[in-house]
Amino acid sequence: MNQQVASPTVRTTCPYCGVGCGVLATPQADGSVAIAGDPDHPANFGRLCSKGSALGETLSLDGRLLYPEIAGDRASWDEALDRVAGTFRQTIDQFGPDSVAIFGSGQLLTEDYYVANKLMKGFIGSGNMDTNSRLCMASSVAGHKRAFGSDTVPGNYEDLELADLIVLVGSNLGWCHPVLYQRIVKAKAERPDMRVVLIDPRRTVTADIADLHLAVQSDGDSALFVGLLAHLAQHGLTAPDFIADHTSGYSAALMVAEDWPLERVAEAAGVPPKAVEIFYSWFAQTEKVVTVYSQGVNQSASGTDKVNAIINCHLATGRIGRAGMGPFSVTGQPNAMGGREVGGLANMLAAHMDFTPETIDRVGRFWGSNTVAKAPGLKAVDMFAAMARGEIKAVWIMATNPVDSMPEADAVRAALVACPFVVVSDMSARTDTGITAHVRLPAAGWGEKDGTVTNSERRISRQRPFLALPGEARPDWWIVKEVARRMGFGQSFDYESPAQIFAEHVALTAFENEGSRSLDLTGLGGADYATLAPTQWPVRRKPTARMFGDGRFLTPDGKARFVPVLPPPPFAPPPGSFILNTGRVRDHWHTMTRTGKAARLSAHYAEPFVELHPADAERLNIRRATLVRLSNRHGSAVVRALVTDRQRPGHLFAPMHWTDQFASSGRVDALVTAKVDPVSSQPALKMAEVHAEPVNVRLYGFFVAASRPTLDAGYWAIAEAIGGLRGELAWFEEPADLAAWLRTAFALPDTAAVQSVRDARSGRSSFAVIKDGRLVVALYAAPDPVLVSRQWASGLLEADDLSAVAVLAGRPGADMPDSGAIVCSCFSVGINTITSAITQQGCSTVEAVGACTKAGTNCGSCRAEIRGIIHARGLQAAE
Ligand SMILES: Nc1nc2c(c(=O)[nH]1)N[C@H]1C(S)=C(S)[C@@H](COP(=O)(O)OP(=O)(O)OC[C@H]3O[C@@H](n4cnc5c(=O)[nH]c(N)nc54)[C@H](O)[C@@H]3O)O[C@H]1N2
Ligand SMILES: Nc1nc2c(c(=O)[nH]1)N[C@H]1C(S)=C(S)[C@@H](COP(=O)(O)OP(=O)(O)OC[C@H]3O[C@@H](n4cnc5c(=O)[nH]c(N)nc54)[C@H](O)[C@@H]3O)O[C@H]1N2
Ligand code: SF4
Ligand SMILES: [Mo]
Repeated sequence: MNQQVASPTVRTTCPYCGVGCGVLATPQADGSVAIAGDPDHPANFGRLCSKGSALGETLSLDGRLLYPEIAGDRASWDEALDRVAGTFRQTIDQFGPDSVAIFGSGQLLTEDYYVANKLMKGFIGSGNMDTNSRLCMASSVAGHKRAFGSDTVPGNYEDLELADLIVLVGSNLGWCHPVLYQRIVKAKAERPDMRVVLIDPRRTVTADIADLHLAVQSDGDSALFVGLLAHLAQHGLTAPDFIADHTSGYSAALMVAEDWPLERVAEAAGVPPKAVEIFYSWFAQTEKVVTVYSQGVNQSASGTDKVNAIINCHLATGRIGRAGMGPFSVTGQPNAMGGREVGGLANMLAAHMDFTPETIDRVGRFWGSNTVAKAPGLKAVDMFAAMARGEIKAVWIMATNPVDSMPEADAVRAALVACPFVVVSDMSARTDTGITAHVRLPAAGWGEKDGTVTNSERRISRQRPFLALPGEARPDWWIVKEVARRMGFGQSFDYESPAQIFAEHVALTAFENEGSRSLDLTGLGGADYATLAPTQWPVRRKPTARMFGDGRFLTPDGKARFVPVLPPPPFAPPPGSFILNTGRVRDHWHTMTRTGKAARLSAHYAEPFVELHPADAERLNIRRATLVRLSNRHGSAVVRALVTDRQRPGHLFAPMHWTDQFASSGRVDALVTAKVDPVSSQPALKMAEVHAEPVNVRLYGFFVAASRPTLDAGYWAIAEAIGGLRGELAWFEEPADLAAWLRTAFALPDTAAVQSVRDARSGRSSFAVIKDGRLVVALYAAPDPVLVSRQWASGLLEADDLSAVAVLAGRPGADMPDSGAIVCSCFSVGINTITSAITQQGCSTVEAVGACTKAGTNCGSCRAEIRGIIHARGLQAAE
């Protein structure tokens, strides 16, 4: 399998979000890979977002784990696999099957996932396989099952273009599903009557397309949708025939809802009654409504209820299973759906089957095993808690980084450190989770792997390899089957290719199905895996684009179920503390192991930050761009203050991306409480209670450097820059001698000359080390946040014939104008360039700015931000 994969252009699928865009990858003679959107893929029709467009820049082998390691030392595959299989076997023999666990990920391919699940639930005989999808989709899964009797997403992407009203709930589509967002932008431009409502406590970039933004109080959504149900009933705007023929439980749900008149809703949701009224009247009057929801709904202690409160309104109006209508849970990870399909969640067995005596028997017969797990296993939060108690004694973590992404992350780290045997399969040599591992296994990554993923609209697409496996990296399915073989299950794991595994998965979905399970891939039996075109399931004979069009659901009586939902009491943190909301930024992916390698993607946000409202900032005496300490009983983080009125007073927002590999203390999950939804066990990642306070900084610093330093400072954050790295620094105590600090941090030889200037009055100083006209390192320090243009300074890394004077001045000369903070990452266009196009060249539309500067003309992910800059400039001009 180690041969060079030589192919001109390979049709594959993006490894990031659940939109599942088709990608054309063309390896170039110089070893780089040209990336383009696949015009024929029905998810994106050729578009890609900033992350997708930059995929070629994340493929370098820097930082890759290339060989198996035992206790930090290189080992052969035989040694490593024997160690994993032997220790798992011994642990099971001594303590029983429930003493071991696998924690997987929606970034595994379906084939990898299938094999891992089969090993744990089918042969080891424990339900202890859970996945990061517990943190992501569990509430949607549970909500679907309560309402439809199965985990089935009814609609498809086309519905977003056909709808007359799109309600986005807890979804920052503009940054997190950018290609879907662009499809909506285009549809709205073509049909200006189409309306968009955004329900999010923050005024995110997605608000750019919203005709109405309801800045709800955290978890105010249930009240909003429960009240909507009551409003629809009260005004006779429901679909009584649909309710009677195709649903059950309506009156019980309505009885609870009737206690929620508009004023009470407005109060509980924290929005003006007028805004609620407008939303209700638009929803009531518009037949074609799609309600898109994501983590603002799922990641909540009442997430499953929120899902059902939304679905209830669609059932009451019969707006489901028809073009341009329906509740639509958009998935996060590239294969969040595939994982759900194979049974990756601890409460699922396989192929959309729960644990019942009948399904256990059925799956046992299919797999040829009489040791199939009899009951669900431990779900994510419980799994790590059991580990902390010493009950899980061996764990295998695949394609996820729980030390950074699980709530109460410091406790998760401690549980892993205490666990007698930890195996981590990852592409990266150094992750916060990998550091805790006894055995590290090098996994093949995107571009090297071969298999399938399922996107948000139930479309199965192929990921195809176009690069050879580097070092000794191996695909996850191969690693799992080799361990299974060594544990004595060889006969049942006799796979030689992902195609063979996929065929088995297809057969299991069809096995004794007879219409009882919507996940039925019968029609793919015998399909040519190599050329498999993107296909929506179910595929009985041919693919089904839209589910439930016949009004039949997968409950025993074929009727969809209303679920009575009681909105939770509003969460009011004690005086002096805040609600910490967490999520994503446009150009980074989770724990940054891949996007952190691309300078272009790292330029948009280069350090961990917290958004807070100006009134809160003033009250706490937190000035712009200074440092803030967030803390609670679980942990703390130090991040940059981003003061903005996009934020509700009393609410903070911090991105989840920064890890110990990129910052001194940016792990926000250290602060998130492991409180879970009672139905889905999904943690409430969007609502931690924290204190915020200014950090007493003596000196701030900023550096650009050609190579990676070892930093000893109160605060640091590093980001990739073209030609090197850039970094933010702060000292909480005055460093004695900055030049000496610089020498140690950058391991400078004694011969290197450190040139410096210092302005005694302002306390600012600059240091430069230049070798043969190229920059080794430049450091700027000041008692206040350093004002040097990051973009200009990063550009120094690419300059030849540099003079120390130019570097030490810390200001762009006429020959190197400062483009300002990057807005368009495709063409590295900064805010200053865009502003000057607006003010100097009179560009007043996004298109005009694009024509002038190229900004926003490739992937389009920054177009909403450009519109924001034009708007702000326009207002200023008018003032
Ligand atoms: N750029 C980028 N894109 C990604 C990812 C990434 O890491 N980076 N990850 C992918 C993955 S795995 C996922 S799951 C998706 C997530 O995609 P999204 O769910 O769209 O992203 P988030 O930023 O997690 O959260 C969405 C919004 O929920 C809001 N919110 C918080 N609390 C509430 C609430 O109580 N009610 C409401 N209505 N809203 C609330 C937040 O303010 C936030 O703006 O993104 C996918 N796409
Ligand atoms: N506070 C807070 N916490 C959150 C969230 C939030 O919104 N707020 N969101 C949650 C959600 S929705 C999600 S999905 C999670 C995501 O959180 P994680 O899953 O922990 O994040 P990733 O960085 O995507 O981790 C994937 C890991 O797998 C590795 N990898 C990539 N491809 C492969 C492969 O093919 N094989 C193997 N073996 N390894 C691979 C990567 O190098 C990386 O280390 O975070 C959750 N945590
Ligand atoms: S929207 Fe962007 S990240 Fe998501 S699949 Fe498409 S290109 Fe990849
Ligand atoms: Mo996710």
